[in-house]
Amino acid sequence: MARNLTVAAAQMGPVAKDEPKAAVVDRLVALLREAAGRGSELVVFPELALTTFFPRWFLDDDEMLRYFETEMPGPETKRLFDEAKRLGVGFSLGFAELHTDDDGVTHRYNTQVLVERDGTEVARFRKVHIPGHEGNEEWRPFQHAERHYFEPGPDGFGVWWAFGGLVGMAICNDRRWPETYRVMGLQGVELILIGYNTPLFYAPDPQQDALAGFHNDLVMASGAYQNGTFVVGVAKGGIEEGVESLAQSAIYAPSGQVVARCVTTGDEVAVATIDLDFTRFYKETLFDFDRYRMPEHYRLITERRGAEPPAE
Ligand code: CDT
Repeated sequence: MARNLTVAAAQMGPVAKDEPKAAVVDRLVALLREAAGRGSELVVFPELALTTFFPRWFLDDDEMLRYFETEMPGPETKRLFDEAKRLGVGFSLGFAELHTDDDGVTHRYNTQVLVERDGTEVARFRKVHIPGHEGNEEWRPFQHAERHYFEPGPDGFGVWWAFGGLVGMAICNDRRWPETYRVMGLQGVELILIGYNTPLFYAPDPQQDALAGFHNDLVMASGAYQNGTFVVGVAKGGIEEGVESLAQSAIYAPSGQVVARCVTTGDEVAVATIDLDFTRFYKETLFDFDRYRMPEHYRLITERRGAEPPAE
């Protein structure tokens, strides 16, 4: 029996520093409508989709706060939520989140929200691997000061029942780390949604620049294959405030093959109908974790080695 789901990678071109949030939401709504018109039930937007990629500057607390959302949906983003519900389309959206916890402590996270077709929030994922640097490194032509702005998400990688399958999320640099996929893989993930902003110039080692597209495909295709899951990777690409970023948004099958891909560096929708049951060809054969990884067996070995920290 097939569990078909039509998904869209809603790639964005640059967002200018002074572009009003309302104009960005107009673009998101246009992408959402186009994806819905092409039969999409789930639309995936990029990391930090509502603003320019502000970590390229080193800003003080007052300047940075305008890039953060204190509520989601908020006054400007409610229009996107309303339109998605009206169209019966779910979506995933990356944004900078200012979160006040139950103890009144404020946290800054790089966050992606997942919203079902009826408008209910399924989950929030907060980026785990925060790349770049903490201080202002003036030798760089532009900053990548994510570590100045965001603390790592405390909840790790989860999966949620939504859209007829088990769905997980990751954000940009998370996609380069094998455990991102494996932690979700061991929870049975069938569809991983990933937004990214990847500058084509990497100051610490520019010889990697020419390989940006190759590495992007390498990690998402192998993450999909080695865990028997679909992966949707969605860029904010093009030249934004003088910095060129990778586009090449794509949808990967559990075979590691690309089933749909954006061809421009601007606002563009790539759509694919995927069968979530196709994951079973991999999860129940080569990558049958229960059979071949034997989680219980490994737990017993670990305990026998005394690898657990001794009780106080
Ligand atoms: N946004 C993000 O995580 N970008 C990083 C850039 C490289 S680290 C400076 C990435 O892994 O694509």
